[in-house]
Amino acid sequence: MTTLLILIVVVLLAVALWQLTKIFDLTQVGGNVNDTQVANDNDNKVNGYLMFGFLGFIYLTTIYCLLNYSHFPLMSDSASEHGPEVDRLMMISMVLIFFVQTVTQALLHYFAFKYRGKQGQKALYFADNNKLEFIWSIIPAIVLAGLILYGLYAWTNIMFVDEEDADDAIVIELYAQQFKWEARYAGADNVLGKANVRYIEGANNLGVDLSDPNAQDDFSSSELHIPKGTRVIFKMRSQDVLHSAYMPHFRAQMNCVPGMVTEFSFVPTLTTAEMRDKPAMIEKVSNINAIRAKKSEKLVAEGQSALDPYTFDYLLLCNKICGASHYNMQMKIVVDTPEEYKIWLKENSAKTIVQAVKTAAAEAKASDSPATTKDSTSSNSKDTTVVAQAEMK
Ligand SMILES: [Cu+2]
Repeated sequence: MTTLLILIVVVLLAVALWQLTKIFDLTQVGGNVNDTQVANDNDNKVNGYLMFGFLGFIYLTTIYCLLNYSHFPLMSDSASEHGPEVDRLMMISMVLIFFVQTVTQALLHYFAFKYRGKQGQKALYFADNNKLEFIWSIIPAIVLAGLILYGLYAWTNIMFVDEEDADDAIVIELYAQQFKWEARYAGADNVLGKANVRYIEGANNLGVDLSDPNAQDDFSSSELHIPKGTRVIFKMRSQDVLHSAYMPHFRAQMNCVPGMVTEFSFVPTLTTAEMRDKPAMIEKVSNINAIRAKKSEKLVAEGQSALDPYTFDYLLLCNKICGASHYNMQMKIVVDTPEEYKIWLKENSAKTIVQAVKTAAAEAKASDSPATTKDSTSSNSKDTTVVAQAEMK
């Protein structure tokens, strides 16, 4: 393959050099220029028709691609309340671009043919034409203004949460770091405790301010569970570099910036189980599994173990090239029914971050001096010093 590519490059270079010498010959005034090198009417006609040929080539390619690759059933199967609005905006933009592209390509190639070089023909020159300029300025201006206004309207609709909606919403923090995500739930008070990268120490890997009353019931999870039909407000933080929280099925994306908290909120409308049951999703999964089965046969023949079958899961991905393992920075999202979510909360909310830090501190103390008995007050006091030291820095 490499040899072939090098060969192509060498041939193209040779052609370019050959053409350059021809141009150089033609520019020699008074020299004995070979007349066959100058394009005549027939050459121009051939080139004119070739332009048409190229137009046909683009159109046929477009039609072929539309017929074979334009089937995106999951493009319209968003799993959030605002999803259809994003999809509509996308569709309108694509249709407009497609229409303009089709018309301008036809005009471009037609005029190239119509005004091809002819013996004795002189180009008409005029400095400006106000009417023409007005037309080609005002039409794109109106269309673009319409698109931008519609986009702004959609953006405001999606990004600004009403106060009453915010009161009923669940608050979850998404913490980004090279190269993993962690979710922090606000607990029973639905208020996230303060956090700062300077507080990160030992078991407190999210830098939660352990002395903040709001932080006492906060707990973290490496799997994001959210209930269907309830607004979720995500507060994003980053520990190190720019990351971007991207949840494609919910049509949601927001940058995670070190040193500040960014926000995005949406209402999930389909549970993981419901999404798995969509005909388009069933088809997609079976296609993937057919490919995996084929690959497994090969692997087994080579004496390796077969691939596990794929099942669909929502994902939170990082959409900023943030380092070497960026491609693998993801977290599973599970959309539960409200009942399932309650059960999950019950199972997980007891493992608070404060508790984890206390346990870790107690364990460390026990291993330091096995003779002394450990009690909760001593580990408590240790926690406060951890925070106090962190605040001093
Ligand atoms: Cu990242």
